Amino acid sequence: MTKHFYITTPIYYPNSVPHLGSAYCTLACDVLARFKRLDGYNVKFLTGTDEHGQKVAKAAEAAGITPQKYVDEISQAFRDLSTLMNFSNDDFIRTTEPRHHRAAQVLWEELLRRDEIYLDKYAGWYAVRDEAFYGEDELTEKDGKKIAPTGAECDWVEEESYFFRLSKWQEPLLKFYEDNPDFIAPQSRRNEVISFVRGGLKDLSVSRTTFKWGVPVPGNDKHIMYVWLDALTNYITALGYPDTTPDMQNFWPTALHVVGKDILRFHAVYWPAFLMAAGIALPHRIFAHGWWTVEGEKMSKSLGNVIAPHNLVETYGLDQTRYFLLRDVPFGNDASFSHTQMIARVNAELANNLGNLVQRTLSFIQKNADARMPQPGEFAAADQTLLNQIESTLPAVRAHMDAQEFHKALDATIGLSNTANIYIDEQAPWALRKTDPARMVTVLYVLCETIRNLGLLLLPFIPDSAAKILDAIGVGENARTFASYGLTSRLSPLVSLPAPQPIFPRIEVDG
Ligand code: ME8
Repeated sequence: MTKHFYITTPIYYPNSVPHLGSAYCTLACDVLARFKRLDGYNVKFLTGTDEHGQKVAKAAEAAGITPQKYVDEISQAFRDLSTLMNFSNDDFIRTTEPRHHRAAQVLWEELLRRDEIYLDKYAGWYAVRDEAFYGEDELTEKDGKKIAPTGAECDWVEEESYFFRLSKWQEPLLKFYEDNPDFIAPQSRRNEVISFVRGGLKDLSVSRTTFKWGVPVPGNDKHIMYVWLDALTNYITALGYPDTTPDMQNFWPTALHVVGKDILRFHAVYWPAFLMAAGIALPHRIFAHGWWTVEGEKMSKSLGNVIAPHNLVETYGLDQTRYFLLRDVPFGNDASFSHTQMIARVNAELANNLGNLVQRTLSFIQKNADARMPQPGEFAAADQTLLNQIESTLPAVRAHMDAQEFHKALDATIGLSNTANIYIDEQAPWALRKTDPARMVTVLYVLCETIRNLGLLLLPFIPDSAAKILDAIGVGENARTFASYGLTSRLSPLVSLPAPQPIFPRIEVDG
């Protein structure tokens, strides 16, 4: 039976061009999507842009163009990011598309039909930057202004509004968290969500009347939908909701929503409540990742320290960037971007550890073993130890990937490369060349097998470089999935090997 896997990024506000933070979340999803495809799953990987709301409308106004023209331009920058970063998303959703308007309006009608939405009046605080309502007790005051816990400035809003009966869902949500301990990750974030919900939920204002840039409320177009209700629906729009499609049946129960910690509440509280209220099943899991700062400072336009993904790619290389962002810091933790750390990590692990292993093995074969894949003899105990480590690495990596622990998956992978480097030093094929050429050939074969399996493990993280590694040892296209991982499918001896090209140049620092 086909296994399915649905993975989503948040849909990004196109109020400014993509930066390190937006690239980070989509990268993590890309790596998971690629991993699952290699592991035999039918995968759907979704990203996109969240184009309605007051924040985007204001940005368009400031730019002196219509919201539609504004979002058309910036949304394109997010699609270009997929090309730049080699993201393999299967779909890109824009909330201004007709398919999405239809889905959001049908969901609304369903909530109304079930008496989950009622008309009243909202009087309270609203932060445009967060597109969020705040209670008086959550705010502080600065220079006469009300400030949300996120640092966003709040405005007083008084308008007719539809409300969603969120309060009614407090107990069912708590029960759901209890019954599904892996629904929210990491654990510390789960605890925060639970204590927030225990603290009491108030009904949520879900429509606005003071501006027009949004999905019209069906039957009352004085109102547009609250941008979060509209935006969250994107995850089912892309599967064909409201139609009962095969995608909805196959993918929806497997959904993993990866989000920044800043928007966990919307995903782990409001979204499940909307779904329960509409009689739709809940996603499988929500993972909240940490926040990037730059050399310890918040990234901001005014500080001029915003890191653009294309600058990283131009300076360090695409795969070096992809590798570093997921390697250095556990995915749920906050991280401070440091150029020094990036250079150190890439040089130590890609250039020295992995690059050297590949380069010295393959150049040695070129010069001393006929430029062909060696034909091994019987394996010695040292060979078997390394081969056993190959066997145990994929299951370990798989478990780390299922827990979204990318740094541990890479640690296990680089650990295998490290063992192979120790093995080559201990076995010293350069000495065996004179004393025991048959043994030398077996050692070289074991090294090539290790390199092949490292290439497979690295395909999700650094797809281009891993493909170069597999090219260099003559692995065919149809042997590049995890079905070919391990010792049951071996390299064919005696195949000619191309002259090796360096794959990971060392990053040299000026001065
Ligand atoms: O919140 N470090 O969109 P958004 C790490 N449209 N990740 C960061 C980051 C940083 N400094 N800055 C942004 C929205 N991100 C809504 C989502 S979903 C139905 C609607 C990442 O453009 C992080 O994943 O403000 C964050 O959650 C995401 O960008 C979206 O940011």
